[in-house]
Amino acid sequence: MQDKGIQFGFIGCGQGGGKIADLFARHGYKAIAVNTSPVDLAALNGIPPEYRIRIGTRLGAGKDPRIGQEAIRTDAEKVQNVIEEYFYYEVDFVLVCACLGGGTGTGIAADVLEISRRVGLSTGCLATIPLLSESLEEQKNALKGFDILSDVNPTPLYLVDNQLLRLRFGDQAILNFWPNANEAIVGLWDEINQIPNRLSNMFVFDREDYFRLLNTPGCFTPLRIELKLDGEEGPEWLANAMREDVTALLSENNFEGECSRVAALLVCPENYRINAETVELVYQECQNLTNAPTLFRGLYSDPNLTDSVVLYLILAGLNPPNLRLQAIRNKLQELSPEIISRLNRPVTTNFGDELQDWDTPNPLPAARRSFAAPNSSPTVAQVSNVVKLEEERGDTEADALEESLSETAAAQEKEDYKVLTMDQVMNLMEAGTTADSTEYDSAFWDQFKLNNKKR
Ligand SMILES: Nc1nc2c(ncn2[C@@H]2O[C@H](COP(=O)(O)OP(=O)(O)OP(=O)(O)O)[C@@H](O)[C@H]2O)c(=O)[nH]1
Ligand SMILES: [Mg+2]
Repeated sequence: MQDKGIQFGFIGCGQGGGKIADLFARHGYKAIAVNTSPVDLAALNGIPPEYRIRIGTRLGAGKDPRIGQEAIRTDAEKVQNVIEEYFYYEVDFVLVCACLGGGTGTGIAADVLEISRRVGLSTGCLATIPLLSESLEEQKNALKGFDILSDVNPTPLYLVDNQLLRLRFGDQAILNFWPNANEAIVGLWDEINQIPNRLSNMFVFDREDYFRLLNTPGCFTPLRIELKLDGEEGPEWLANAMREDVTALLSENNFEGECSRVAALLVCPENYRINAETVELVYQECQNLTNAPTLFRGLYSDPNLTDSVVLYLILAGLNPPNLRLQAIRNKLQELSPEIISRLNRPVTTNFGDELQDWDTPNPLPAARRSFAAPNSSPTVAQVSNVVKLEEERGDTEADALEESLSETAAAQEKEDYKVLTMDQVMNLMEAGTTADSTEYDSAFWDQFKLNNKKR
């Protein structure tokens, strides 16, 4: 990963997400794939087999995100171990990739995001929105998946609209459509990530600048504009020429008139003499069009460019593409009650089990979402440690812990599927290992991991 600015690690969720992560692996990045379907995993060829993790016991999720969610909660530990082993020391930033609409990617993305945060890694999310032509079930899943993702607040959230890719590559052979669409996503990300490593004695966009953009809460969109150089022009020609393209791209991406930070990175042919006023006008134009209070500049020359200049515009801190999401909502709301009842018709699985209802809102606040495996239930020794802890301190945390344990016990009695919240699991680990310690702090483990993370 010599030529990469930031050492990204990618975790592909489900089939589409897995294909995107696999392509990143073929571009030289570390990547992991997580899927309920062994067939989807076997079709990948960039990610080494040991980093393709099969979760759950089924052979896919059949577009039912509850199955994805159930699988990740069963195998959270397995996924966490691989992330720890493969990413912990060499990855600066994790991007969880999922294509919303199906069952696996949609159902597991938020949990995978939280698992990798638990490992102590900065984590954002790349998610795709389905094509307009896809079925109602996919649209409904995507909306719900977006809601659940918003719960865990990925920073940043890079939403890729498949419909825009469809407009760009739709006239190509079907076999090439997804590969080309994915190459557009991955290629642009990789191109931008090489910039912080480039030398420039003009304006430099370095790794810290890039981290600043990535760590800006909200949506994130990288854009690329290429302009042909034809003949000599006045100082304002470049700013004028790019204005139209930038405006078109922003409106296509449902830009709502403001963002928190923007980077404008200009790459020119090596022998091209661009004057200071022209460059200044371009930066000013970028700032005006995006309405951003913070602008990062970059100016580079590239021997591979001959007759064009390239402008990369990276927008951070955007609002979600509300218009696009609203269009999906409207489409669903316009349906007749008869279709809706068919869309929501319960499915009996061949496992004869009852799945938890995925469509009800998550009752837990984002910070307390659960993803632990059912077999993380407390051992007898851990329970007695908690009792000891309570006797020693009588604090409210121990009360809460006991309460959660009795809930777990009751659930076990009924042999129900019971998920512990991550806080509960952490509390148990703490109770099990530091029963004698005087400071009972559930954030200790996180802090410990963060302190130990080698950068
Ligand atoms: N950009 C992109 N989107 C894809 C690709 N493959 C599928 N999609 C989109 O992703 C959505 C979900 O499809 P999958 O990723 O196959 O679904 P899954 O997560 O594997 O879920 P199940 O098949 O139900 O287990 C589809 O509705 C498409 O919109 C891909 O290669 N690239
Ligand atoms: Mg699939």
